Amino acid sequence: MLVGLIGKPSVGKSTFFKAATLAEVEIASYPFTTIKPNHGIGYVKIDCLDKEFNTQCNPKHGFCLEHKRFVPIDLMDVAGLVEGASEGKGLGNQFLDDLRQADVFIQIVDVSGTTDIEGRQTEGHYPGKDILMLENELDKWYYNILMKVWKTFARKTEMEKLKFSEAVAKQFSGLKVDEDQVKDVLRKLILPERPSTWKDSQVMEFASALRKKSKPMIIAANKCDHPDASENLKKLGNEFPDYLIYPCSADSELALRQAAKVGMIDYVPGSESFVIKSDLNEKQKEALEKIKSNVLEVYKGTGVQEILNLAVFDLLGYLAIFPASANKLGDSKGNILPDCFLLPPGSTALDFAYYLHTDFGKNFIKAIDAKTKRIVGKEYKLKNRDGLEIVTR
Ligand SMILES: Nc1nc2c(ncn2[C@@H]2O[C@H](COP(=O)(O)OP(=O)(O)OP(=O)(O)O)[C@@H](O)[C@H]2O)c(=O)[nH]1
Ligand SMILES: [Mg+2]
Repeated sequence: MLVGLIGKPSVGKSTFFKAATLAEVEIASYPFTTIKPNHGIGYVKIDCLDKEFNTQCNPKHGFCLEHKRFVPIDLMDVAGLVEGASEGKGLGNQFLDDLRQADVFIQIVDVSGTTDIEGRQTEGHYPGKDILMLENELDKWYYNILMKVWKTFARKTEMEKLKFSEAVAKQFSGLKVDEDQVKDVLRKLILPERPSTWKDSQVMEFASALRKKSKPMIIAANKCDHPDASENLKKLGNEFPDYLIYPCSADSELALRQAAKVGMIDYVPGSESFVIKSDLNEKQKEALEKIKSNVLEVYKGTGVQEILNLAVFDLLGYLAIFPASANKLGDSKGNILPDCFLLPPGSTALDFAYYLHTDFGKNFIKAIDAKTKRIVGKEYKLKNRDGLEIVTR
């Protein structure tokens, strides 16, 4: 599963990426600082299962702080997108290509209004315009992919709807669009039976709906530490009532994570507070104080962790599952709850067995819920934070 960070230039995509991954990437106040995509490991945060069992886990991947388990996810930060990108403007097509493999988008917007539509420094810019611009470019990207083959397959698929969905899914297979998603979109839109008779605007409507379905999006209203942020946030809420918009300050999260890394403070990413551990100079104290009063106390956190969680668990519906049994939480080396895996929504106990190992799937007899000690069968639908033991032949 891959989470893509997108947005116009200079909104703080790389800052968000760095705060989430602590990878060394370039950050600067001029547009197109990032050219090649950055890939890194970020984390979603869940209540660890170790608390229920009164123990402390030793994760093989990720980490656990105060019984909050941080489970790795793939993150990608790309170049800024400007109007005309779908026709190759700015870093255009190459950049869109980088986004194909993403399962979900976090659109970073600059809610301070201090960057114009192309990412240059300004004042009083309304970020709602950026959202519309970006969505329009993404829709055109999908539309262009569709138009490449439209004539042939609208004719060929004069076509029962079924064949049409298959053909569309095939054309978009590089963008992780599947046939069920196409069918779902067709069911919800009121479009003429025969695609060959669709007007241009109807093809666009279809492309846009397919884009929204296959790349769901959360809006990270970044730079919320700025004094103009709250006014813009209010406006965005009114103009985009159906959108998932969450305030954040990537810059503050980055400062806190870096301070924690060098031992200055104790800070569990995503929490509302931190504890100062070492002697700080006046400047450091002041910077931390500002983060506390302008961000943490106002927004109940920096928002970065919350946004990653919303993308993975709320938008994508993924489930965090621990391999575990009630009497034995450890592996052969004595590590407690070493693994936690993220599985797609709707996964069953059998899917989990196959995920662990093909042999576990093939020889599946039953699974045991580590929390309740109840036996569950193949068809059992996994719940978030389940601990499950797979019993095989
Ligand atoms: N006040 C404030 N400034 C921020 C925040 N996040 C990022 N910035 C600043 O915004 C500017 C742009 O940050 P980047 O992370 O380089 O932005 P980007 O979106 O990756 O830019 P491109 O790679 O050029 O598209 C830098 O000067 C950052 O320090 C924030 O939360 N608050
Ligand atoms: Mg960047």
